[in-house]
Amino acid sequence: MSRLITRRNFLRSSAVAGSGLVLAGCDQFNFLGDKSNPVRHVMEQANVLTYRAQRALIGDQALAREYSASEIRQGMKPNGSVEPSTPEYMFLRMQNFEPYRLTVKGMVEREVSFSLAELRNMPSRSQITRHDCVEGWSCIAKWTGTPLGPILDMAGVKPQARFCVYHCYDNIQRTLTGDILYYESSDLVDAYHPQTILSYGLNDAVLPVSNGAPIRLRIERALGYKQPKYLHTIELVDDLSPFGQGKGGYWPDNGYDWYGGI
Ligand SMILES: Nc1nc2c(c(=O)[nH]1)N[C@H]1C(S)=C(S)[C@@H](COP(=O)(O)O)O[C@H]1N2
Ligand SMILES: [Mo]
Repeated sequence: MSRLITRRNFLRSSAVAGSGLVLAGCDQFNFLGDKSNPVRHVMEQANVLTYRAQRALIGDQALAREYSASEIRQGMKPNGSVEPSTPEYMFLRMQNFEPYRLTVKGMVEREVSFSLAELRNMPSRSQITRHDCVEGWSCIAKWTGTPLGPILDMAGVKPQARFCVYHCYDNIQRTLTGDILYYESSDLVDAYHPQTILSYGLNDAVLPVSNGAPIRLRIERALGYKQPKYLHTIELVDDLSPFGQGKGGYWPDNGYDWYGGI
């Protein structure tokens, strides 16, 4: 019980801290006050309703709701890192992301990597979806990109692989012992989900730096923090404990639910 209360207080205080930056368009979906909202419900139940139970309830291939273009009411509100300052990223940005490569490695038959041009030339998918941040705002936006499943198949995922770890360029936190880089992870069901795309386009324009250029992953049935921006490497693993604090992502390491499904 005390853990639930702590989580609720945490949600409330982080919503207050972030509220000064919330744009009117995204604010209209503010759901923290709405007790019946599924996002709030998931956050409150995260300690009770396990990942396995959610999988059983929702099913593996259920699609996130898609919206119509008229429902896009504003630009995508940037959140978290908005301008990475690591030397690797600043170099790429200066070169207009020309030398960028997305690498797939770890428990695969062959390590593969792709340039932006190669990714853009592959079959693409666009989807208009709602992004829900636990800070208490949502945005509807159109995302365009390359489905992740066929990319993983090109690398050949080994049978013992259970998760994808998504490594990002940005130093979300600076500490005395060095930078903490953003990372996330998902199971293979989410990685192969038909709406899971390596996104390079946002609202029919090139994905801006503030929203994760050159590539940011969309996992549409997951909360905002499960949508890694500035993605450079996907690592197939059977164990999440060696990464960060061992909880599978920067925010999970800081107390958020790993699955983060909605
Ligand atoms: N690399 C990276 N990815 C990230 C973050 C971040 O700080 N760094 N923030 C997360 C959070 S909490 C949210 S709500 C979304 C924000 O995405 P946006 O800036 O496109 O709105 O990105 C997620 N992915
Ligand atoms: Mo978020």
